[in-house]
Amino acid sequence: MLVSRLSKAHLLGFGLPLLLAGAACQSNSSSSEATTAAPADSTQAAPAAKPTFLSKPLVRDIYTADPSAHVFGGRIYIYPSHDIEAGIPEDDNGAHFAMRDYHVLSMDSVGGKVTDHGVALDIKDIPWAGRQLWAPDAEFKNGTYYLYFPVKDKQDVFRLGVATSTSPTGPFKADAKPIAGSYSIDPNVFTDADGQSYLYFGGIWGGQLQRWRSGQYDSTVAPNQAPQEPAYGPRVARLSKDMRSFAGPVTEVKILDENGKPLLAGDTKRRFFEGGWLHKYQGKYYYSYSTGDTHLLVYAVGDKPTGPFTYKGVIMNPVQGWTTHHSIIEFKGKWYIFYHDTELSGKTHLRNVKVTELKRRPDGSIETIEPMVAAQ
Ligand code: FUB
Repeated sequence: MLVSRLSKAHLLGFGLPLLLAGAACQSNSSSSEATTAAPADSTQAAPAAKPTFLSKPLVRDIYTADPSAHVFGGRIYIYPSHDIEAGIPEDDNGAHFAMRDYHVLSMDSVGGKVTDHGVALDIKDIPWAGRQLWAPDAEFKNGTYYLYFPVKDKQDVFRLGVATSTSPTGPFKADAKPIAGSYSIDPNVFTDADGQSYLYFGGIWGGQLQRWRSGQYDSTVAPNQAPQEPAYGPRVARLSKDMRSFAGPVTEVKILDENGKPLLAGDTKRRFFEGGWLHKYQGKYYYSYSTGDTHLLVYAVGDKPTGPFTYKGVIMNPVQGWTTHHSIIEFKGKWYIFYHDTELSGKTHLRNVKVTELKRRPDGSIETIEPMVAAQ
């Protein structure tokens, strides 16, 4: 999560300068051509195209973010955060992201009608919760839908909870306590072909992952590491058969560079920040995540669900808004990325979820998506 200094800069239009610079180059080249003797009927140089959004918000009546999409029973279900204006001043730990409930969205096709199924879980019904319901995820197993969520407990420490329902849209009933041994934010559940489910989680800075560097919670650990240290990795644990507890130890996911060395903390355009997501493609495991203060969605590939993963590239360039968070699914033979930006509000804590197609090259590598495009 963010620090306020950076989020303010971002509100002023981070993400746009590169596009505007590109447009300026086109404009320069056109004007230099115009100095040569052009025929009177030649086409005038077009004015610089203004960047616009690649795709549209999926819903407009509420603010939504951090979309975790899944296909259950042939329908797409999206489990987003529900952003609200809570009137809480911005701080370095993201206190203004003070969400209090979840809504589930669904649609039968990409581009089709999106249904908002209303409140699926309210913070007041989570016995151990203090504040800030952040990015959730969901899974279906044993005839039950499981909703995984991060929220600060009454001591202001982020923990992960689980809630269950017989319907993908809830209502969900939260377990009485957080998942034992869980911490930090942004849970993501992945179930492999052998039926084993894994829970990935973690986020630095306001997501508190750095406070667990010794294995015990320590609120005095600084958000930033020394640049030459291996960057903090996300965490993963196998889930028990009942999906409500860890079946093994929590381990750190290793993300390596092209030489097999761990990514360093100073490598801010590649190192893990928050919002991890695991998907499988042609037998390989793709772990993707946000780089936080450099605002990229990037990915790394490995041979096992628990890693190590080798960094491969950028999935999406910066969106409008400080945070960037995504999920990836296959639906009817195509791959899609769900993400968010701040098109509707222009405010970094009031976001809207979107979807666009994810394209791969023949070798399985992912083409970089530009979320802002030049208007026609
Ligand atoms: O929505 C709150 C937080 O913002 C999420 O947990 C992060 O991934 C970031 O998107």
